[in-house]
Amino acid sequence: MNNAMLSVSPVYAGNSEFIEDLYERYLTQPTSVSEEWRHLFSAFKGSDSPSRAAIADQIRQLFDDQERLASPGRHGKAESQATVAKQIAVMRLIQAHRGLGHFRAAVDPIRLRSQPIIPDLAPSFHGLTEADMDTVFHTGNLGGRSEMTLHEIAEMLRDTYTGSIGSEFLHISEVEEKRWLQTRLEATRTHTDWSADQRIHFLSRLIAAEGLEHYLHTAYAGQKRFSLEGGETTITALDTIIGSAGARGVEEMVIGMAHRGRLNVLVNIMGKSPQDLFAEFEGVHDWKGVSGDVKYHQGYSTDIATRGGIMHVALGYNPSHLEIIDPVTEGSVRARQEKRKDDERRKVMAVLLHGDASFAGQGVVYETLNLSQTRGYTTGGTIHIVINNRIGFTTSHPLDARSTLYCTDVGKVVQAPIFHVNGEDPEAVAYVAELAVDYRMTFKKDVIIDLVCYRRYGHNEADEPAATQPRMYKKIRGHDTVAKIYAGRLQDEGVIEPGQVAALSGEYREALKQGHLVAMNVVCPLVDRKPRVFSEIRGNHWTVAADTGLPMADLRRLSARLDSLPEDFELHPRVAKIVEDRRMMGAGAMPVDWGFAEIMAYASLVDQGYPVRLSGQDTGRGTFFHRHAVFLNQRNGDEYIPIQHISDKQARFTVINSILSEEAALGFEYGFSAASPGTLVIWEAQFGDFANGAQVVIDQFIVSAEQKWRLLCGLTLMLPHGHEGQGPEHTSARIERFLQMAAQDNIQICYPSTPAQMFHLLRRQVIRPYRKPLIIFSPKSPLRRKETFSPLDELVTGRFREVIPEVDSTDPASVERLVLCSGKVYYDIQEARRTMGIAGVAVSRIEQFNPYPAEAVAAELARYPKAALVVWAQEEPENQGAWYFMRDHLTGALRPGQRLVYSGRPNMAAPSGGDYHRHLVRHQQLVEGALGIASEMEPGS
Ligand SMILES: Cc1ncc(C[n+]2csc(CCOP(=O)(O)OP(=O)(O)O)c2C)c(N)n1
Repeated sequence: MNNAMLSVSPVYAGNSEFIEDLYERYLTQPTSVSEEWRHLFSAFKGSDSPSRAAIADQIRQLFDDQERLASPGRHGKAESQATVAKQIAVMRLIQAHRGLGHFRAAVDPIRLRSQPIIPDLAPSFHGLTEADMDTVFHTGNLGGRSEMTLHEIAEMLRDTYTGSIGSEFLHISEVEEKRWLQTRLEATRTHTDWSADQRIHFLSRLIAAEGLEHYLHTAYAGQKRFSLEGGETTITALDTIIGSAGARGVEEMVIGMAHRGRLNVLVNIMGKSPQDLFAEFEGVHDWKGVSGDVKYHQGYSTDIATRGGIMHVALGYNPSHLEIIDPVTEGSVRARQEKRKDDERRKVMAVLLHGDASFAGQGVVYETLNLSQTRGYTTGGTIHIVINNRIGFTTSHPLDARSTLYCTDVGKVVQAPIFHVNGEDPEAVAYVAELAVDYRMTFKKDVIIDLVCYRRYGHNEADEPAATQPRMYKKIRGHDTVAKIYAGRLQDEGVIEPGQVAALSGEYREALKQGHLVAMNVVCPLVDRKPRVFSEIRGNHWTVAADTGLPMADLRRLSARLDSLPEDFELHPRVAKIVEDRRMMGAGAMPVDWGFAEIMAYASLVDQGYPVRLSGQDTGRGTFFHRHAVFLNQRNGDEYIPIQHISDKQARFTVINSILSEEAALGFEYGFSAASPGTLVIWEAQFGDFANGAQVVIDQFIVSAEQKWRLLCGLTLMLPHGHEGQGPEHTSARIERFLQMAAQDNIQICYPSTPAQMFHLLRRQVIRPYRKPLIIFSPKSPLRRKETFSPLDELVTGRFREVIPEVDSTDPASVERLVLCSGKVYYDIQEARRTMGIAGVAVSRIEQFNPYPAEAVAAELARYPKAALVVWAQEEPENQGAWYFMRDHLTGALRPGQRLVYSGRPNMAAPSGGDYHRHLVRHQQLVEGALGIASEMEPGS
């Protein structure tokens, strides 16, 4: 078969291999095949199936059927090539609808913009005429039927792809998924025959959604509530998703959502007491000792009865920062899945609600999607609902709002199917909601519902939207509500009686007024639902005791366990040397380094039953080649994680190399940690400098969640920090910022200076009955600096010390100068003092800044009665580091006549300069300045 320029002929077309070969040629060089074949292949290329064999098979089947259709007895004679061309045209028409139908779907309730003309959807575009309408064609299994008249085909395509639902799924490369969706959509024509009861239920939920907003509108006129009106079918979607997921065995759901419609979801879905909501409108709160948050940020948890059993549903507390709740929700779901041992991810599910502007605009959406299929972060698929009111605050013009066609286009990066649905058609909304649940449960992947609707009022209720959107609001003002339109439809179809709507509305309003439960199927309603986790440790003070030492026998046992490798496992020689050193450390033959201390902290915790989850970029090995929590077999690349093989009874140890994200990665760990108080959850920044990419998570959750929402969390951040002449972006984890955010005992901020300190600090974080986020400024160059290493004994007998006094035997009475410092600069100052033989100077380390260890620092000051000078020494510039924080605390603690001075770099805009030589000079100056032997520093550096 050398000549590829063959005509389309049933003789050849019956041969799959031939077609496959031809298709291959067509893909490499389209002109190498005949016009007819090109025409045929172009109907399949890039749209339906990536598999050559599958395409060939489809074409072969098409010809087989064609032959059969054309066989004597059916039409009386074999068909001509023209008939074949018609058949091809029909296939192209079908494909065009699958790929482009969504452009023509009637999804916009207010018909804001005219729909584009898509010529490909017209039979005539493909050369089909009125005369073909009654001809029977092969359909390649359209809606379960392999043959239909063109008339039937056109009708089915119109119903399926251009009705109230516009489906995008041809971007999915997995053939099975695509087929599944196609079959489901076409077999049902995107329509469910809902029962009368079900339809009345839809109506009643719409009346509830509208009723709540109306009630609040009148009772609390002008107060912000971020009304759902225009998008009331959000309630239909959520209600259906909960019911449907419950029926499919989901036992727990976490919902993340922003301001829009949140009060409605709280009351009409979650079963929050209307009385409580009204009290919040009236300014009555039960915040008791915390500063609190506005009503449309409040979370809630509830139990809802479904066909499959009771489902626990949690609505996460969220800040104003749009979309940041996404990764937090995912983390919470993952933690709950692990708690339930739901490794199949069938029992706990995430649902995220978004605004159209924020879904398209916020980068964290992309980052979260990018986490969704990675092994350390997957939650087995999330259902996304975009409440697409086509406006973000005042911005709605497509040329301003985004660069993509749809606000949901970001979903295509994970090949999520996307269903654009008319938000005014509750039955279509419920259809896609059920479909989304089924897709999620079948393929464990994300799916997106684009609920196209409008916003009846301004961004909030005090806002005037017509000032910026005159056209849009003219249409909206004259537009009936969703409930009214649907009620009319049900009345016309005889499903409800005239007057029934008024009765339903009246009942709802009365129930609200009485403060009764208005959500459906809520179990044990109106119970005061305070956060249940942490109840036994809430209120503990940071000084509560914790025994973090590890008996020597356990140390030896664990060390030996971690050293043993599977058979045929060949370590890289450099890693083998580290393992050998660790063996010696475990035997007490070498001082303990940072890598050993950290690994031992994790191993001992999981051995004692505390799960550990450690994540960050390149965290398995460790950015600085010090951790090696994951070993790789040099022979075949297999992974082995020794801490996962300690004993049968051990707790879970997870170590993850994260995607290159800070914001979503940290948000995820926050969510995980908040939902799993018994787990030591650590997020490590590659360098502390990069943590500010996740600043929103730090500001809006880590430091403030307890005060806003009474949520405790024991998340640990490891932020490599230190001035090492590596340039301004590899220097500073911004100690000053964390210290400025420290208040009301919200976070712990520590800067351990030895491996033993790190060991106890990590263990303390989960063993101590106290949960506060922990910020650790972690080492870089000290990882290999021998004088920082600890004796093995310190892991046995010690505990974390907030302040480490002078270690050299200095007579306290001879000390005139007390140097206080933190981190690695301590070793430089100590070394200089020793080398230069400077007397009368003591050097003490502050290892915990916050909560500020006032007593221990006071004891340190009191130890040196003759010290006229107290020096705060730091590597950081004066406007950075801990100086201002320490100055504020130390000033009040000084004795009369005692002076406090500073030795460090002068004020700088960047954390450090870019020149290594200057770095060394500066460093020497500040060390000598601390010891009182330096000349004055020049300003600027
Ligand atoms: C990260 C962030 N940037 C800006 C804002 C201010 N803001 C509040 S709502 C809003 C518009 C949101 O539009 P959209 O996501 O479409 O939701 P809608 O309010 O229309 O439901 C903006 C810009 C914010 N809350 N968060």
